[in-house]
This record gives sequence, structure tokens and C-alpha cells, in this order.
Amino acid sequence: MTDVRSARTGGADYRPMTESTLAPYLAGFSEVTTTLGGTSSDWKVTEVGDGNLNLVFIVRGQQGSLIVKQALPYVRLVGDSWPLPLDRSFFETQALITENAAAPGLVPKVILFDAMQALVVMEFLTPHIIMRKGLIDGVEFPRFAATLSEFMAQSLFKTSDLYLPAAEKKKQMAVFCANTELCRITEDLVFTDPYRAAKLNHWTSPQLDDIALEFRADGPLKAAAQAMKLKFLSHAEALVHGDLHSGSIMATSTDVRIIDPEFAFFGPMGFDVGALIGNLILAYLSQIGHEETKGGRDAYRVWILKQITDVWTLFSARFVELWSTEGKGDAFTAELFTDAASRAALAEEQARYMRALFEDTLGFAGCKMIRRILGLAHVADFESIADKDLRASGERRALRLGRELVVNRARFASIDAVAAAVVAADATR
Ligand code: SR1
Ligand code: MG
Repeated sequence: MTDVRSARTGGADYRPMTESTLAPYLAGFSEVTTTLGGTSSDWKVTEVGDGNLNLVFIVRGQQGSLIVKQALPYVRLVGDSWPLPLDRSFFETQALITENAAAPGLVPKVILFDAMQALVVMEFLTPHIIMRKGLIDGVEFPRFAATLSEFMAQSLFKTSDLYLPAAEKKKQMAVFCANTELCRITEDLVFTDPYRAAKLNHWTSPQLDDIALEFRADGPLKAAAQAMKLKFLSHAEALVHGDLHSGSIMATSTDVRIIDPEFAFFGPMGFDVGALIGNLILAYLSQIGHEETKGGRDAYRVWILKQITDVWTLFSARFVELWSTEGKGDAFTAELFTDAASRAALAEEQARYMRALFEDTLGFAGCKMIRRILGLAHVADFESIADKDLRASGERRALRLGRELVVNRARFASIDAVAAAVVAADATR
């Protein structure tokens, strides 16, 4: 892992790239020219970034293509009134390298990290599409649950105290500890702003005015959301991706990859699992706006629901399997559990641990659902529904269910109970 001092990105020579300036700049890097082939004047550069923060370019050469992601010194969604450090490209690169070591082949390959221009050059994934777009269009991705459960189990387990020696984990934590500004975005946008009159909040109005106001006065919800925030701030369990929603997944019918870990830091594992499940629930509850005839997406709803249950079931089984077979970290010292009785006690402890992780997952899922409807950054699942009444009806169901997941997370007996709650919420449509 790169020394933390390398996190200094940008500087006097930093400049945001354009479709005209990028190719001549990249021509100086042999890693890039080898992949693209030909000469830089023949490369075709297109800016395709539609995310909230960065510039993203596809660079096509004679021989191959690459993705270039460059950090801007401000939040793209808002503009230069909201400055943001360039070193997020460093954290993204480090996270991709760490994730690839834990779960090989599930993230794009890093070709080059250029600290001066805060840009990372990566493998171009094709013909992959952003999964969120697929969820809106009713596309099934057969490898989704198996890949995401493997990715989360491996990347979370192998950066935790269950696997790493304490000194190595602390060394890795020291690197990602500096990703404070990106964490701060989450602390405000996910856990706090939806529950106060923050300037940049917006929602489908006037349809949701009442519930936005209601949530700001909802003591139990605010206390529960802040309890989740405290976990986010203080539970450095593993290297979490930090923004694991369906927009951070690219997929085809045979392949699934996880992209964009610029929010990575050592935090609670349930934050990743919850982000994923929360976004699947949003996808489910937004289907009302994407079906051509009433019920036209019912089969697709069943598919999404199965991904929710499969992802948790496969993830939790794989995580415990890894713990049982590769649990060589400083937590639960393996030599203490060699006899049958001790192993049985360990199995009981593992079950308790997974139950706590399940409850964290639900709490974080609920927070993520609420922030995408009442906060600054929304999701296309709902935003692309032109009929505001229809959109708001789905959003309201998502808000009610999100609240239930945050406040009453301990009452859900299983992931099947969560799935049943999703179906029940949607039954009022
Ligand atoms: C100001 S950034 C808003 C959101 O975009 C990213 O995708 C993260 O989800 C962040 O919270
Ligand atoms: Mg992102």
C-alpha cells in the first residue's frame, strides 16, 4: 500500500482535463500508449461523467480503450461553491487495489494513478451498463447476487481484525483515515440533513411536504438515524466501499464489477451491505413508474426481491465461511478455539455477530433510502418518473419503509421478513 504522504494530489500544475487536452497529456504515459495503440492525435476522447463529483472520459485508441476519471476541486453536482479535495482520487485508487487483492477481478483494473492531475486511468468495461439504468429498464443481471455477496464478504472480511494482524489493519486504517471530507459528505447528507432544514435538501413538492416536515419532528427516527451515524463515525470494522449503490455497479448478463470507491474508509461493514439493499428496495418501489401497464413489471419485482434476499443470504454464509476457514486475525485468536466445545462457543458468537451486522445493515439501508428522497442527491430510479404524483407515491412508501428499517431494525427476524415488508409497502399502490 502506498505511503500516506502520497495522498497529496493536485498542486500548481493541476488542471481539469477537456476532450481536447486529455489525449496529448496521456501520450506521456507508456502504460496508456501501450493499451491504446496508434498516436494520441488519433485517440477519440469523450467526456461521459454523469455522477455527482468527477470528470469521466472514455479514451478510444486503435488497439483498445480506457476510462480516465479525474477529480474536480469541487462537487460537480453543486458547483465551485462546494470545494472538495482532489486526494479522493488517491483513496479511490488505493481502495481499488485493496479490493482487487481481496476479491480479484471484481473491480476495474487500475492502469495508472497520476497524483499531479488527480486522475486514475482504468480498464474500460464494455459492454457493461450502470446497474441502476438496468434496474430502471427492467434488465436482469444473473451474476449480481453471487458477485456482490462475494465482493462484500471478501473485501470486508479481509480488511477486518478477523483476518488481519492488528498492526497491518492499523497501517491500512492510517491511510484511509485521511479521507475525512468524503466521510463528512456522508455524515451530513445521509445521517443529518434529511432531518433538518438544510439548504440543499429537495423533494417531490408539494406532494411530500408533509412527510418531510414530519420526519424533521420525528424524535425516535432522528435518534435512531444518529445512532447509525455514531456507528459510521466510530466503528472502524473494515475497509468499506462507502458508496455501494446500484450506480457503483457495472454489469452485463455474464459479468458484474464494482466501481467508484472514492468514499472508502474504515467503517462499519453494514454500511456497504445496507447501501446495496436500500438501493435495491428503492429500485423495487420505483417500478410503478417504469411499467407500461399496471403489473407489467411484476415478474421483475420478483427478481429484485430475490436479489435482496440472495445478497444477504449468500453474503452472510460466505462471511462466516471465511471467518471459519481463514480467521487468522488478532480478533478471536484461532488457537483458543481448537476443541469441540470452544468451536461451538465460537459458532454461537459468530451467529451473534452476524445478527448485529444484519441489524446494522437494515439501519443503514433505511438511512440511505430516506436521504435519496429528502436530501440533496437523489436517484434516477425515482427522478426519471415524470408523473410527480406517481413518483411521490412510491417515494412515500420508501420513506415509510425506510423509517421502519431505521427505527425498528431489531424487530426484523430475517431477510425474508424484510422482503415481506417491501412487498407489503408496495401492496398499497
Ligand atoms: C455531494 S455528493 C452526493 C452524493 O454523491 C455520491 O454518489 C455519494 O452518494 C454522495 O453522498
Ligand atoms: Mg460515485
